[in-house]
Amino acid sequence: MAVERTFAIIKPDAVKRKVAGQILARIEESGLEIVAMKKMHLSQEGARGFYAVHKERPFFDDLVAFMTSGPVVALVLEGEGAIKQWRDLMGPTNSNEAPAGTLRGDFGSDLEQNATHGSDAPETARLEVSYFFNAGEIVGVTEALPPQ
Ligand code: 3AN
Repeated sequence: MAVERTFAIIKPDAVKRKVAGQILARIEESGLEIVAMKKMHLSQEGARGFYAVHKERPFFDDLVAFMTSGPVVALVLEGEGAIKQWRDLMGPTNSNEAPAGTLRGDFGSDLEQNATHGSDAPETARLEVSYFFNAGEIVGVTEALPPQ
């Protein structure tokens, strides 16, 4: 399996509940490498741009309000099959349906406040990484992957 990078967010609900450290520990235990990380407060414009694909959906305004309600931790993760590995670690979107042992099952509350985000495909991973990070902010561990 190829080495990939993916983009992840520890969402405002998890940061507020002070479980960001536990989530970071789970990432490190999984073997995924954290190659970039920053704590930040998303602006309205930043959140609307990031979730632009959902802008026609009825939950869009609520999602933007939630994502701007407090600080988040933005991450780039690297590893073999990182995109799927991170999504498996998160579990299904709805925390009410996510099994124990997954991040959304253990740390999220519902469909909106689900603790974490992860890119769903290589193209979205590239877009999302570059939306949040400059090439110089990524400390890649795999020579095969040049800075974004
Ligand atoms: P995922 O983050 O698992 O890829 P998406 O891309 O379908 O899920 O949705 C993006 C985010 O929008 C989700 N993480 C969730 O917080 C929110 N969301 C998705 N569907 C709904 C919904 N029906 N009601 C409220 N929020 C939703």
